[in-house]
Amino acid sequence: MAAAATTVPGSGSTSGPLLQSLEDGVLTLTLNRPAALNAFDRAMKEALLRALKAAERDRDVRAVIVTGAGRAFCAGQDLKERSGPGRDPLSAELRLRYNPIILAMRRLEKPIVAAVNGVAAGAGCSLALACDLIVASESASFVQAFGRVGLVPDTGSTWFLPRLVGCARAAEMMLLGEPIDALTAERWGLVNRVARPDALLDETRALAARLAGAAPIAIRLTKRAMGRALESSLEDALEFEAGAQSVAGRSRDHQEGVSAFAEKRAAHFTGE
Ligand code: T3D
Repeated sequence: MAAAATTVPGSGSTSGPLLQSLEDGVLTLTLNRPAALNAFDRAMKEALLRALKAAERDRDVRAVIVTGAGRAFCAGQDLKERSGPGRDPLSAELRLRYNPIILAMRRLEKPIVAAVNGVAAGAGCSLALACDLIVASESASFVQAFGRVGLVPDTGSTWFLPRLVGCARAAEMMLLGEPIDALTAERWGLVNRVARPDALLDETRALAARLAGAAPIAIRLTKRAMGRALESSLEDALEFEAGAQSVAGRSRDHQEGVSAFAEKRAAHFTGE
């Protein structure tokens, strides 16, 4: 793919609460409220949801990175905005704004990699957990901060955490609210890789570039199959795999992969 740095239409791309850049099939979304540790205000939530929907439609986007500007990944809900006038009740805020983001991420048929550059707290921790892969800076930490402000874990944390780290560790994180450092997170299987702070973005981009170069139909069906398998019987999972394989097996990309193997060259996948 030719190198191309472009901005994605539909939202403030080079300024505002969410920065966007598209390069070599990798869309980087940067939460951009560093003075508030990238806490979610309404504008940032809306911009993120719009960007995810646009990424789904845009064939040039083959993988997505989510990261934060400054020293934090995301400190969860902006608690100062929450105490302001005219806010929706908490349940409405979740149903109208947070939950659609998490569902859009899980339903996105392209891989999403979190580059967790610092603290990921509350809904910011949930946001990282909703990504397909997580690369954490050595300076990152994961905090289920909800209980500290008298709230219940939300934005998917109760679903993701026990699946990722098991019930005992999930309970510890959610009930005690202590920060988990990057190396512990790696040991627990919460993150895929840990990188030096100055290498985080390069390592994440390299990983995302590999995903962007993979066969899009296979990636899409793999994401779907994994999502379903978490909630289905073995019989159902086997059946879904068989159906998905039938679709992938008819793709040009499958032919290309087999030809590339035989010809001892790199495959060039187009998503057909
Ligand atoms: O709508 C709903 O409410 C429902 C959804 C809820 C989901 C949630 O996410 S609830 C949980 C909300 N998040 C938190 O409770 C985390 C609050 N923040 C912290 O505990 C700490 O800031 C951190 C552990 C994340 C980092 O600590 P530290 O010492 O590195 O930084 P700091 O000094 O506390 O914060 C730096 C600045 O960021 C500071 O601003 P200032 O004083 O310099 O002007 C601080 O107020 C601001 N900040 C940090 N987190 C938030 C925030 N501002 C608004 N909202 C925040 N969540």
